[in-house]
Amino acid sequence: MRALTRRSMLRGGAVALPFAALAACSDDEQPKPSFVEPDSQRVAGAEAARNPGPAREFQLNAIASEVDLGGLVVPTWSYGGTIPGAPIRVAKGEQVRATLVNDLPEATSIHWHGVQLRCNADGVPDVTQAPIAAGESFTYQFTAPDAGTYWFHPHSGTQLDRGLYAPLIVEDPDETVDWDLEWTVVLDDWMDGVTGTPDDVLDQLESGMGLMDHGGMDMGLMTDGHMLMGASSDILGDDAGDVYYPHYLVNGKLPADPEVFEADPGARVRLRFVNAGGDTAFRVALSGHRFTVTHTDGFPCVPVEADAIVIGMGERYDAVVTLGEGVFALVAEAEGKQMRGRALVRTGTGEAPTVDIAPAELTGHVLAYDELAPAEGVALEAREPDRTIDLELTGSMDGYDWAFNGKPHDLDNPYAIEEGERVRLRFINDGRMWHPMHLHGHTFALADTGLRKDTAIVLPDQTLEVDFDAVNPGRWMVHCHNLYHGEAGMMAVIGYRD
Ligand SMILES: [Cu+2]
Repeated sequence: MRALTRRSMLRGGAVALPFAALAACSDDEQPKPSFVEPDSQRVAGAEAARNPGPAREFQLNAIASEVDLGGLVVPTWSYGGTIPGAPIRVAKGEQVRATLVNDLPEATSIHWHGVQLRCNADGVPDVTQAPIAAGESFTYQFTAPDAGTYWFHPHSGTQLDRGLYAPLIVEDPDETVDWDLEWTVVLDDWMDGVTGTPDDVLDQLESGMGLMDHGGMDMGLMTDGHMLMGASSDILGDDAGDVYYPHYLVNGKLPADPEVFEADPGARVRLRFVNAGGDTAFRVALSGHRFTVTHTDGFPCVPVEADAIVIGMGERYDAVVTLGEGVFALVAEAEGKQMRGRALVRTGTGEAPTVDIAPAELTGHVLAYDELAPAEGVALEAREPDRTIDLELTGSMDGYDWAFNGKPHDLDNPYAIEEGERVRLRFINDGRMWHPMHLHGHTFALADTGLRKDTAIVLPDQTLEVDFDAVNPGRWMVHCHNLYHGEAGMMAVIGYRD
């Protein structure tokens, strides 16, 4: 008699456990590990351990409307018709209870970028929740355990590259930084309703239409439809961005009709920078001033002085300045793209700097990661990693096939970790393009310096190692915060084993 193979046993149907678990697998495959579910008791337990404080109520209406960018009225999508949306402010330890009413023509979601929150409030459709259909509402409720500068945006298709973004500020009553006034500065690259929609851009990028062969020659900056070629940066490399944007905004305003921040000379101002762009790193500077950088992605660092800061998509920096007297330009240069956004600071009389001003600070001392160290009290304790996950940043402009380890959109096969582990992620970039890598639900530490971040630039030909403690059970996205790279497939899930 022929020996029973596992396969024939499965076919036979008379299968006892544990083989039943294999029934869904193909030949020789191990059963898939099971992972903590976002709505599980494990997630609820982690949230309870945060000792949730009082719940603060907010309502967010995602709408399609016309918005005035400062002399240019565009049709777009936003929270409540303003760009950025109204900021949400809570104190550390309080709960955000925000009801999103979706009046958009398609499904949406909200991701609370950088917050170590309960997994089922993380806002990733089909990973942590069902998509919020057009016409539906959904209430997010979560504790904000760490003070700092955060923001929120959809995690649905290309919606982030419309006007759907706003700051989330978590205040700390025991903050050690000393300032008189606060100014949140949100940076964005803008095409929606002007040259097309973000979906049009993604279509062109994925079709490969417009890609010209430079033959290795430096032809300078060129555009073709929505595509940009030749955007080179001494910081980010010779491919600083792929998308042509006709405008760059600071707090939703064009350079010709900028926001004006008014204060008294001598005021100490805490700037909270957020890069809400889709495909643009911004180099920010304030004419006539130096920044004292105090926070990276919400977490305090040892203060460092700099003339300019390059901010990747999704990153945040806080910096303090003591204002001089006069009128000054806060300039956000689109790195490598030869265009700028701006706002103004007015503390006295005088002419506003011209629209095209390029302050000397832009080419002064530009902050680098290796100058920064975590503040005392927020450094991870020294510990060898229990597990290392290699994420090779694969793909190229030719196929627009961005992925991790050659596997695009591999959301059904999480990289498995165990609660309590120290996990190291190795972002391996052998390509020509830089990528801002973002991990949900955790604030990692750069392995070299310990600097705390949740979004970190990985340069061409660089391997960046980051460590985090697996203390927040659930399923968490790791992805490129270049919106178009993420949508093309550079996203994956890290799952806590059940
Ligand atoms: Cu990328």
